Amino acid sequence: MIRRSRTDRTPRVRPRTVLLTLAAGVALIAPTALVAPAANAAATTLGAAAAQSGRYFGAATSSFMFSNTQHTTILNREFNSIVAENEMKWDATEPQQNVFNFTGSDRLVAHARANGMSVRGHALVWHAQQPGWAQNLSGTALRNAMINHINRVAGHFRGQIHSWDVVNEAFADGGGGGRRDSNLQRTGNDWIEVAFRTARTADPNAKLCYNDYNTDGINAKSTGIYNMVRDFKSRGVPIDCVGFQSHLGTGLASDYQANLQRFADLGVDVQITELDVAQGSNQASIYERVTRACLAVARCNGITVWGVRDNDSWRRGENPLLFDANGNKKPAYNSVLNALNSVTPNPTNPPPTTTPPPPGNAACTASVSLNTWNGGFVATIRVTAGNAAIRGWTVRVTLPGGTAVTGTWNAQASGSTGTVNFSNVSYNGQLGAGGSTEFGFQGTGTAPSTTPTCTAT
Ligand code: G2I
Repeated sequence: MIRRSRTDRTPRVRPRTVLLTLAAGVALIAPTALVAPAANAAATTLGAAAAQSGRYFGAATSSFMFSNTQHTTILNREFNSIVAENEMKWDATEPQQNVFNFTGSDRLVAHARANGMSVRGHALVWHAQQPGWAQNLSGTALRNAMINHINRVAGHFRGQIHSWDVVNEAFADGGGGGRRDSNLQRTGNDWIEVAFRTARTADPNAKLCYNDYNTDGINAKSTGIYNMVRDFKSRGVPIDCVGFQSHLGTGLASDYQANLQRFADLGVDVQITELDVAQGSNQASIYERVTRACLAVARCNGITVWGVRDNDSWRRGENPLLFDANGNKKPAYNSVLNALNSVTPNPTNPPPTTTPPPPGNAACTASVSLNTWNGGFVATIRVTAGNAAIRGWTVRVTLPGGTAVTGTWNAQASGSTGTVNFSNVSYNGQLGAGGSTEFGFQGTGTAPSTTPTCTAT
């Protein structure tokens, strides 16, 4: 990242007095808000403040929270990145082997796109939150299931994920610095690199991260991971970033920043991926130190907090987030915002604030074969992808007056009369270039005579 020196920065639009007025206007003021005002214009939201240095500021959320107005108002106002707290995990996306469910995760990605946010993907493979069927697998069967899972999930979201947590929490706690025992680890020590190579092919544009906790300083566990990343870089295993979850208590290791930097020096980006800090007298200052550490490491892309309001948190009793249960900004919020505002804006390096639409050359065609009888018919429709892979499809069929759909298989119908859109279901939306699939519907009345149109998604 190119940083301009303090002497050549653009004059700021808002003078410091305005910043102080703004800071005083919020209910709770961190001491740091007054003693260390931003040197530059005050951006008024976390996302905008982080964007000044080309970084994102994100939050974990869930699609079922979008109906909670307070949660979603804060989410949309403050954050320019989101991550699924649970909905992209293996148990959520592949509840039965080779049967995929993207209901919640698709809603999350659509929300990001509609609101100009980027998306972190969490997590392709992890020893925890595996569906029961995967927990019961081992050896080659599990290895193949893992590869299929990565291909299908990363493939489904191809082009729409800023960074994927490809492998989560594979290292053991304690002093050894080695791998954690798990069914995945027992398939062979190379499972992590196989996961990364598979993810690179499935989504060549996503940054591929290794993500873990208790790595908040230079310790045996973080050094074990450091050695793996160094090995991967030396052998060309595709790894782009390391996520530091940063579930923190009431203290912060003095070498937190130095640890980020040593990873960055290996040639990977670093990201703070699940930040939350136990509430205590120093919550605001720990949040501030973590933020400043990221800002001080050029390859630190951004920060994600693990929830929006204290009552959204998995650590609810510890009130570890930036907004209280009433949606009010806490002192920690102000300390983070002011830290973000203290950097020199770099407008030449904007953050990845949008989730791109699906790949542009996606296209499909549909052809119909009919079996008709007096008063009814069965239509079988073949959907064929064009010369690029597609992630999903919708076939639009115009029915004659008086005709009604009475049953549909292998597709979801938008209605039963007039113009009906048939969309793929979870298992048949993805087609390789030139690939095809069939769905069908039964109707009463006269069979359709016009050619259906197919739109790839
Ligand atoms: O444990 C904290 C985080 C550590 N790093 C990886 C993260 O993925 C993890 O997040 C937590 C979520 O915050 C929890 O919400 O991961 C837990 C386990 O996946 C999540 O808890 C689970 C509950 O254990 C399940 O009983 C529940 O069905 O959330 C699920 C969905 O609400």
